[in-house]
Formats: sequence, structure tokens, C-alpha cells
Amino acid sequence: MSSTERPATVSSLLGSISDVGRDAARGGYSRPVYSTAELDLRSWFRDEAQRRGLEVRTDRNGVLWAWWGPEAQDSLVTGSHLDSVPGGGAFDGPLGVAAALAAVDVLKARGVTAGQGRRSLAVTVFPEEEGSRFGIACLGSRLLTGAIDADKARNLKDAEGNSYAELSARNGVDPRGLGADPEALSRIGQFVELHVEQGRGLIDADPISGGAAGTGFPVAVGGAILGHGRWKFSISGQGNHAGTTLMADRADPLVAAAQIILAVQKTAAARDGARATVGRILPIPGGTNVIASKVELWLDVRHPDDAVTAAIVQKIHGQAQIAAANEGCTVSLAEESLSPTVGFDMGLQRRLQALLPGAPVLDTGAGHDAGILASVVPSGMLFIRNPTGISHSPQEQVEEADADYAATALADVLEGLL
Ligand code: HGY
Ligand code: MN
Ligand code: MN
Ligand code: MN
Repeated sequence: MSSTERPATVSSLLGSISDVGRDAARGGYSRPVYSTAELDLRSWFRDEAQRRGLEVRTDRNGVLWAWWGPEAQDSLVTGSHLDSVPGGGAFDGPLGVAAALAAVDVLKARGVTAGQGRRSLAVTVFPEEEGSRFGIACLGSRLLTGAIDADKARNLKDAEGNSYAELSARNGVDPRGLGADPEALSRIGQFVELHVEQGRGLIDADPISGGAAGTGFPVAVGGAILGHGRWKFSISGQGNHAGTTLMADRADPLVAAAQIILAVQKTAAARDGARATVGRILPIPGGTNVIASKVELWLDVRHPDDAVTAAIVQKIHGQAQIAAANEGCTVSLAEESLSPTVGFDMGLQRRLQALLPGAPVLDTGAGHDAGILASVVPSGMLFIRNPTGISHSPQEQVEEADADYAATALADVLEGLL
């Protein structure tokens, strides 16, 4: 960035991508990994990083690294993701990336220079954090850390039948290179991810000002990430004609699915702290005048205690078998991904609190790349206030003042850790 250029604010950086991947039908943004929208955001990131004199490299898992200083062991790394859920908000992912770019500007303005007498700083962008296209969340960070078998990842298929290997190859990432990368990991001395809060913790912690921007605590330090997993139910029945099949002669998998979804809600509501969701269901073939022959539905279960998560899934599975039998159908269950509850590195968490006096510590029910990295490198998170508390929705919100403050908060933390 030339010295004459004004440092960018987070809100101006986000404003420059606010039209990328807008989803007119769903509202919000749909930026699946390796889609035109997400590739456009990757180009935006490269341009903004290079404008700041950062060296941008793509590693063998398709993770982007923008280096300030030499690619050294034990560097300080911050970053997030640019892919989104279908119809997602503007901040989930991009806020952390934009704040990291703007924090580089803040550090430069303070005369801080990474890599010269201090550790190098890298800004990273992880692919497929949402798992919206290939079904497994944090796919890029799982590959980097070896948390997923590389062959399993290569063979994951999207709805159009493209494999992750094919999409990687089409975007300059050799699929044969996918997999654990200890050399890249050795460069991460500490990882800090800034993210929009996906809940009301900061608002509820600060009832006086009701979370109005510029008051109270707009930032929190991450405490722990709830364990969570994804399972896929496949329910098979008898496809048939909607008009010529009497009700008594049906084996309708969608009717079984409806009972399963109600069982999910009841089972989770009966367990304190449990969250269970069926957000995606696929009747096959999916015609208005056709009794489905098969239904696939995906279950997302989360709880602070991994044993409770397992018990909830087991109970739902039992109820699904009863529901299927009631309707003359069969049902199978496959586990797709499972992440244990993760507590962030306590030493780093205390450092973050010391660098952001007054910031509360908040746990989160949302998964993050920082949660995957936490199993192998000291990791931490910062959450920026979200007045609606809503996420994975166009109603996700960050006030402009809080978005711009995110750069300062992150710069304070990075300067303190460099
Ligand atoms: O699903 C999650 O919790 C994250 O947003 N990928
Ligand atoms: Mn996210
Ligand atoms: Mn998300
Ligand atoms: Mn017909």
C-alpha cells in the first residue's frame, strides 16, 4: 500500500465486496467454495494483501497465506474464511479477513514492522469452512492438520457430482498434495481468528447500553467451542404416483422424515444446552405429484458434553427406526463429521484478555477453523458484537463503528503477540 494511500477501514473493505455473491432468491450471500463468488473474493484478498506488500501464497490444501516478513517457523497467524452458507450474512468469515488486512494498516501506522526483529505475521484464508458445498465444515483446516483422511476429502462430492479433487485441480490446487502439512503447521506459532459473534452474548453482557455501538464491550475473547457433529439419514420407501396410490398402500419416506424431524426437536429440547437441527432435506425425485422413493436429511447436533451429543444422536436414531417402520420404510444413518468440544489455549486466552482489558470470555456453539487448529497449535478467538445475535442469515449484523473497531482490537492483540 503506497504511503500516500489512506489506511482502509474494515467497513470500507467489506463495502468493496458487498455485491459479490449476493443471493437474490434467498437473500444474503451464497459464496460456496470455488464458486465464482468465492474465487472473486480470493482475488480481492490477494489484491488487498499485495497492496499492503504482503507475499501471497497458496499452500497444497488451497489455504491462502499472505506473509508480512519471511515464511518463518513460529510466526503469528490470523485469518478466517470467505466461503458462506447459502443465504448467509455479510460478516461470517469476511469480517475476520477484512479486520486482519485493516489491522496491518493500523500496525504500519503505529510503526510496527512484522518480520524485522519481530515474528512474521501471516493472514490466512481457509477454504470450505462452512462445508456448504462438500458437506464437511472446516475442510481446509482439517486437511492442513490431518484431521480428515485426504482420500475421503478428495472423494467428497458436491450436488452436481464434482469431487473435491476435481474442483481443487480446476483451481490450481493439485489434489495429490491435499493432506496433513506439518511444515505449514510449524509456521504457526499462534493462531488468532476474529469473527462476528453468532449470538447475543455481548449484547446480553452489556444490558445497560443494550449493545449500542461505541458503548460497552464490542469484543469478547473466545473461551470454548461446543462439540458438534453432522449425520446423514437416508430413508427409503416406495416411489409412486400421487394420484393413483391410496393412502393405505403407501410407504412414504417424507412422512417418516417428518416424524424424525419432530423427534429431533423434542429430544434436543429435553436436554439442557443441546442444539439439534435438520436444516437440509432432499426428497428424491422431488416432484409435486410424486411420492418420494427416498429422502436424505442431514442432522447437526451440538452440546458442551460430547457424551450427551452421542446419546442424543443414538436416541434420535432409535426414534427414526420406529418412524421408518411405521411407514413401511427403511432408514440408515451415516456420521459425516464430528468435532469434540474444544477449549482454547488458556495461556493465549489470558494474553488476549490482558491485551483487551474488560473484554468478557464467551463460549460459542459455532465451529471455526481456530477450533480445528486448536488441537495442534495455540489458538484463540475474538468475537465482535452482533446486535441481532443472528447468523447464517441475511440478518447477521455488525455496526460500522464496531466493525472498524475490530481492526484496532486485532492490531492491539497482534502487536502484543508479535
Ligand atoms: O457450522 C458452524 O458452526 C460454522 O459456522 N461452520
Ligand atoms: Mn464462520
Ligand atoms: Mn458460519
Ligand atoms: Mn403423469
